[in-house]
Amino acid sequence: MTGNAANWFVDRHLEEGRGDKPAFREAWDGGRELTYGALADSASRVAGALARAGIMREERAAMFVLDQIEFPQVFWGAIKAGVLPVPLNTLLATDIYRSILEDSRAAIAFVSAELLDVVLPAVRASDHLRQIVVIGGEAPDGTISWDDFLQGAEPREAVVASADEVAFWLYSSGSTGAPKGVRHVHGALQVTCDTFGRDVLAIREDDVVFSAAKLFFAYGLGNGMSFPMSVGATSLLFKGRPTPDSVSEILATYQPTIYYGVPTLFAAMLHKWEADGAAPKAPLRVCTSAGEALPAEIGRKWKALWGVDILDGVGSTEMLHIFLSNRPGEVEYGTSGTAVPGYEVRLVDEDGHDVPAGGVGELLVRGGSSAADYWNQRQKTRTTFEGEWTRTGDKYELTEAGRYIYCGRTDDMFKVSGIWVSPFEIEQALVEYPCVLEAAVVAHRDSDDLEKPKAFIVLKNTDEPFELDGLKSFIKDKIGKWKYPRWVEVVEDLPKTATGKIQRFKLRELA
Ligand code: 3SK
Repeated sequence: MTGNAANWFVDRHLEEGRGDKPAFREAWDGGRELTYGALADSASRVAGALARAGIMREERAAMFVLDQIEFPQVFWGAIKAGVLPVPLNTLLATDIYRSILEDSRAAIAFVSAELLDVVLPAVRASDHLRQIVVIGGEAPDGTISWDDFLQGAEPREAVVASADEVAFWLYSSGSTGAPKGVRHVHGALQVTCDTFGRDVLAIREDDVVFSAAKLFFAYGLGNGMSFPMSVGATSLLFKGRPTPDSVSEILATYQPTIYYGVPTLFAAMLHKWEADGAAPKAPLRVCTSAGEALPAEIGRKWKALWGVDILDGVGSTEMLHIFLSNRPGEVEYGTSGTAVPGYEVRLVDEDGHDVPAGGVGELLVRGGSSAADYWNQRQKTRTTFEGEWTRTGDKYELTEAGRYIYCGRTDDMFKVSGIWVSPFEIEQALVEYPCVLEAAVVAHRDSDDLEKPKAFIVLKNTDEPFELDGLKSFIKDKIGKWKYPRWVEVVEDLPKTATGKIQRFKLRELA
């Protein structure tokens, strides 16, 4: 076996007798199934079709592909060919796609038909693309359909590759700034499976998993593709929007044993089930949350309802998956737990000195899944990947008991009356107020030009008025008199990145 990730994730299952086992199942009416055997075969044919189209090793294949069975076929076909798949957030706008195509100089694009309206103007404007493959529906002029792309293609074996060679890119949305191409090596996917997948999830061959986070996002890619494929389990794919209704239906109909969510959706699902007076039934044995810190109250309510904890964890596109997490049987809500075995974390102050227990500092992480670099961004690469350590840009507090508590992005913290305030701590307290569904807090200057907390809140029920003074006293009593939001604005929703992180910089502009 060479270091090409496709040998282990895809072809190994044939040798181990899983050819007929469903690897992926589309979770909607009329959805299709893809067995491990069919995936190995179609990935080899995609590799052959790429070669026939003249796409060379190390060229980039932009993927504007929804969560459907063609996603793993394209991803693994490209990896087999040594072509670098670049899964892209399917919710972006034409202009951002244009700049990503220019930045990556992708030579081929795969586009789900549903995305053509937004994607086509961008792909047509690219000087680098030599082929555009449309998945499902009619192929417009200048494009080729998925069936024609594959028609008559000779299957190709996975190219010999080193585990240290770049295998795929992900574009990091970040909470600010333009997306950056994060380059990952073949060996990184297996590292995440041998750490979080094995030692935290304890994923098994008989698991059926569902990730509300999409496959284009590092969290979703591990959840819904590499983790289940590492043990021969089955992954449910859903190309629609994960809402409380759609996810409830998937839980009830397809009976997953592992559900991976994000805090906003966990909160909205609990709210829906409270209002409905009933929740679906599913044989869940593990749930995970990432993207932003999980409010403690949501975790407690979920556990009370399902009898299963939500394992809140922290990962990053740069580290490929979760490196700090709660563990089954050792969950402490309101904390992000401890380092996942195989990773080391530490906190540093502004001068780079280690912060002892009880202090707050920037979180740094070391582990085998870190990215090779940012494509064509030398300075950003040098300041993020410092030797073996990767800077996360997140501020954490280390408790005396050795657990990590999220305090916000390094640039989100601010001082009130000379004392550091974590927007996240105030947000956690706000969502414990009965009528508040979600909250985001930023610094805002008062008439004396001093910074004070300002809150943006989403209400559970917009028809019911809420009492501002009651909310303020609740926060004062809960977390300290100086931390209560001096201003509270009710909004319909909060600006977030594709990975669910609140974009506080956008709120700062509004504040
Ligand atoms: O945001 C996170 O916590 C995360 C988790 C896993 C993989 C990627 C990301 C960004």
